Amino acid sequence: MSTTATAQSIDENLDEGTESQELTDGFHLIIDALKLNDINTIYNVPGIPITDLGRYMQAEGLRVLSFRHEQHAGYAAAIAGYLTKKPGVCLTVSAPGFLNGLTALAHATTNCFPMILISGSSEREVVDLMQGDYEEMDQLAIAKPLCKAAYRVLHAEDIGTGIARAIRSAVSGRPGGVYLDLPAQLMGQTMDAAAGAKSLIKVIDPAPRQLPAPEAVDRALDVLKSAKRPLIILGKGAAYAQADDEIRALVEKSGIPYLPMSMAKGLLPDTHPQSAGPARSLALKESDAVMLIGARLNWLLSHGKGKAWGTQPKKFIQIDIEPKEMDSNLEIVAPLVGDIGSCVSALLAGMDGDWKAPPSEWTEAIKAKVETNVSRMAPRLQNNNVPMDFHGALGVLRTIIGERPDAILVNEGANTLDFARSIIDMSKPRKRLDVGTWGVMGIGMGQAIAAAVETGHPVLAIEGDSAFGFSGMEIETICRYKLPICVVVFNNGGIYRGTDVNPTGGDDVAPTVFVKDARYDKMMEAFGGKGYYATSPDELKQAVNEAMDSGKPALVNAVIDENAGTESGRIGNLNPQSVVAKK
Ligand code: ADP
Ligand code: TPW
Ligand code: MG
Repeated sequence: MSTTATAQSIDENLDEGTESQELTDGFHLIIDALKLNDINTIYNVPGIPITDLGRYMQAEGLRVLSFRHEQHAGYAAAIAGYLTKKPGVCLTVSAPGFLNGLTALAHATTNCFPMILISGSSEREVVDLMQGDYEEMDQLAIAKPLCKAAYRVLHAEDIGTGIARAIRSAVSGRPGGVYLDLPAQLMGQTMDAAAGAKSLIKVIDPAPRQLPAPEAVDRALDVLKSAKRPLIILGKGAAYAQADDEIRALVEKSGIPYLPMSMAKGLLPDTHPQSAGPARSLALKESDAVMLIGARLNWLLSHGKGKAWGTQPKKFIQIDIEPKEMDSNLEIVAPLVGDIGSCVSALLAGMDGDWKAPPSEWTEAIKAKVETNVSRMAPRLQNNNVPMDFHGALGVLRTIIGERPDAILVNEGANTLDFARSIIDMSKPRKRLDVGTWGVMGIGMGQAIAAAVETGHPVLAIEGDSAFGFSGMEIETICRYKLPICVVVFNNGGIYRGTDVNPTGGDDVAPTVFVKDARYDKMMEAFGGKGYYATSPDELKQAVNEAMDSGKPALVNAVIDENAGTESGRIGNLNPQSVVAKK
């Protein structure tokens, strides 16, 4: 059915034989503009003033997925953007719904994921005079500092422009979050259907290639050539860029060891002979030239300084689409500004002829360290202890992911995240999704849902029990849409551990402790999914394999030793210390 046919149509003086004027309206112009730009999935929570917009979207063939909380619809949209290179769209009601979605919008911007938050809003006249409308809020002003761009559309004839600007802003240059404010009144505005159709814009080449300057390429190659111990660091920008073949070719042709950041794991298989993953500290400390590809020198890389990087002086090369990223933490001697596909191709082209692999003392030292660390870890992963520790449980899940290379792994928690990141090998690009740049808890179910929806592949979500709690209600969403998602809750009874005590001896448990023996599996059963209870690695293996084979919603409550975790996982050093309390 064409949109204009569903829109209001007025027949003027048909008796007199004059022509009928077909009308369209704001609702349908929004839908047509999105469809024109191949945006076909909407992550939303309905309510005034966007309920009908969601209904009309579904009627017009968009996939409209309703969540139980906007934050999770937002995290879904953000990761959909990462996976597809098209902006993921989250649709919310005004003020509180908008604010619930805003965390995800800020998260998208921080992680360089393209996303558009579309929120309904109250009329300008009432908001600007602060007259107290239903869910009144000056949303545009609030969104602005938290996203890449923010726009409001007041007239139906500007909808095409508004949506085109939102799309281009989200995906061009460094991707990020965009806010689009759509006042209630706009949706009901009518205009001539033909003029409406003409007002829409199909965004041509929304993320244009950005070629690096030839002299910048030469500079980078010179640094690499003169290095004795070069290292490549791949970040999630490299995974986002979908230049998988070029990146693999560059790594292999150069012979340089590489270190993948968490979400770049699998860009090359973690078992690749050049992977320095298990020799991370050696690689960071001893390298003399480091080429960052789509990775920022932020806290996740200790800002490029300090103990983690050792005393060996280093030269940094950085490939990034955002020129302002250069020198953010220290001097970049060879900045390579451009899109990763183009930059990597240019480097590859420049390596022809006299390219020499790095000295074998360096590559062999890394390989030896990788082998030692891998074989040291192996027996720990095979333990069948009850209660389970992180290694026993993750040893099993590592095998399961190894056997199912197309499955997408979602991962959050503290110990649950840190151990899983280092233990579970990934073999394909963009298969590992996690807490990203902020280390935010709550991305779990939103990411799992979007991963299943956008890719059609099965999802395994490995969740700390605290982490799971942030988005746990979305398992109803998973059941409603019958998604192939298996959630494993690492139930150690709390945040980091389940063993803290209240020092006053009072009735309240310690702030990090949850209800003992919580049965998260029964939550899944409440919505018609399958719940499993696993107390040993063997039980865990059986449950997860059965769940993944079924392709149906499942939750495995994996009982983990409540003593097994450490404070803040691997980043306990970031906690401030009290000199008074901790004598
Ligand atoms: P990680 O957390 O994995 O280290 P970051 O999020 O810190 O990765 O860094 C990603 C970087 O990738 C950002 O600086 C971003 O500007 C950059 N980036 C994203 N997409 C592209 C692209 N297509 N080409 C070049 N750089 C990109
Ligand atoms: C939005 C702080 C970091 S990790 C974590 C919290 C609350 C939970 C750790 O417990 P979990 O994992 O998931 O049970 P485990 O295996 O160690 O027991 N609020 C937000 N984000 C963050 N990062 C926090 C709080 C935090
Ligand atoms: Mg826990």
